[in-house]
Amino acid sequence: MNLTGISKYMSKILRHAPELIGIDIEYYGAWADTQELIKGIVRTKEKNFNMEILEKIVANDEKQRYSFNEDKSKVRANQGHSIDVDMGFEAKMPPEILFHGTPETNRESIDRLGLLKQGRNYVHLSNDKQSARKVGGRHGKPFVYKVLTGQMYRDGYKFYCSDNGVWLTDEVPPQYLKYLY
Ligand code: HQG
Repeated sequence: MNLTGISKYMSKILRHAPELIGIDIEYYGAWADTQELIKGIVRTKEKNFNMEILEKIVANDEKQRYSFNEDKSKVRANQGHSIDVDMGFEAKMPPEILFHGTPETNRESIDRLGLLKQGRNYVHLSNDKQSARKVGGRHGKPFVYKVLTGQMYRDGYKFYCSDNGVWLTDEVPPQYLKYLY
């Protein structure tokens, strides 16, 4: 069984398109019913999928993309949503510098407009250059910006940190972006 393929499918369902398997995502917390998710994946993707495999995916995911609630009756993606949910994130002071990786082809537009959330609920920022490079390399040659998050924070912008350590904000105006490479 291709666990990466299932994990990608799960991300799509839990962040963007629960209707793919006809389930609801709760507005507060973005939780899905664990059994409904399993049944939906069994029906539409992998007939041998079960709780044991789901637990393995949640526990071993390299970016800790998912979490269960206490009794594992619910499961969610920790960040990355485009559907309208309230994760209950509290505003936090970010590190002085964060990073954002993007395909080279977006540079001109980003230099002009800054970072915008596009399809998702937040702009996503990485803790280090290497992770940002990886994110930027998903769809082409990567380019990495240094983001002056400390300055943004002092200027009143709000930041949130997901359970798996991804920093989120609503926008990054161009004056807070520096070229890295
Ligand atoms: C770009 C992955 C033109 C932005 C990663 C990005 C992340 C602009 C793309 C998470 C722009 C949106 C999110 C502007 C932003 N003009 N392009 N003004 N402003 N963009 O996928 O940050 O592996 O929604 O640079 O690790 O790439 O899925 O965002 O290239 O945490 O768990 O518009 O996805 O996590 O793309 O990635 P995305 P992202 P997972």
